[in-house]
Amino acid sequence: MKTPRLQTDEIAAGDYRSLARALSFVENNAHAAHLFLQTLQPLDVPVIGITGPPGAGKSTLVHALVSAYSSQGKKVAVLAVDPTSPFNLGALLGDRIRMSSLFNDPNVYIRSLATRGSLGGLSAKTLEMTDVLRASGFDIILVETVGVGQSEIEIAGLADRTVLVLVPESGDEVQNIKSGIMEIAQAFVVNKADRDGADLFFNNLKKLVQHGSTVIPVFKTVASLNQGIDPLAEWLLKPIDIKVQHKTLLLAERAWKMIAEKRMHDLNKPDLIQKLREALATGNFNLYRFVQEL
Ligand SMILES: Nc1nc2c(ncn2[C@@H]2O[C@H](COP(=O)(O)OP(=O)(O)O)[C@@H](O)[C@H]2O)c(=O)[nH]1
Ligand SMILES: [Mg+2]
Repeated sequence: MKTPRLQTDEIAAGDYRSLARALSFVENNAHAAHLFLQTLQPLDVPVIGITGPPGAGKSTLVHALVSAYSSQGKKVAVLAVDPTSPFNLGALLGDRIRMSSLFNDPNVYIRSLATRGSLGGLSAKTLEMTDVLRASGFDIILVETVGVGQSEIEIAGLADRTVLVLVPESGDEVQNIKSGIMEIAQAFVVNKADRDGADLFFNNLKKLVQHGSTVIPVFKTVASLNQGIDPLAEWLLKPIDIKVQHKTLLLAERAWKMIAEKRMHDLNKPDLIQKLREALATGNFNLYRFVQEL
């Protein structure tokens, strides 16, 4: 497959073909993709993780946010990592029809990844694909993932800001909030605020997340009716004050994984076992020497 080139002027004009090719290339070509990724000039664009339990309304919220941004003339990219996303063909017809207007909007680029990686919620190539989007001239990038434990931590490593979407019935999730998720999410959304118990939950959540001087914003939305969207949309675009220390640690984590992959790439277990067999057959086996010679 030929190494793609991002045609940024075409992307700016709403022609996403070169972008789609680049994303597919990165998704499918583990090895050559690295050379391509090295050519990218990442721009300073906010990447927002939208996570939360299945059915909380993440896709609906993304749809509402994207519509809001587009109507302000902003360019938005969406990466939906969710097999049940209405951005995917497998989704409920009604939801899919509601989403379909976005597919013809030149301000909007939507890419869905139906597959999940070994890491849990995130597809293996989500990070790299986000980096391609970062270099493509969008004003904001939204990444939707199903929040199932590990993926919330992964999305926090990928996004500049992570928003946890909950619903008035999210009692159990609130237990998780107490035990660590607060460090991952920079904002909470109580969606489906048209339901019973929404105000009570909203107020409890607000109390819960206000610890000393750190105040984590809590938003209340009815995504399906486009209610409460503007304050959230505005907040997401506010300049991000990420601690340099934190950013460095996240990048170090990524660099570490990439270096480990690179160094290990010509090693595989079956080969190793075969070599071990041969070494053992010589009768003079020493594990330390074996590893050293490898
Ligand atoms: N009542 C109500 N339903 C909503 C709201 N937001 C989304 N929904 C519905 O909840 C269902 C799940 O929404 P979806 O966006 O697919 O959830 P996701 O799995 O978190 O992405 C859909 O049928 C939506 O129409 C809301 O604010 N109020
Ligand atoms: Mg969804």
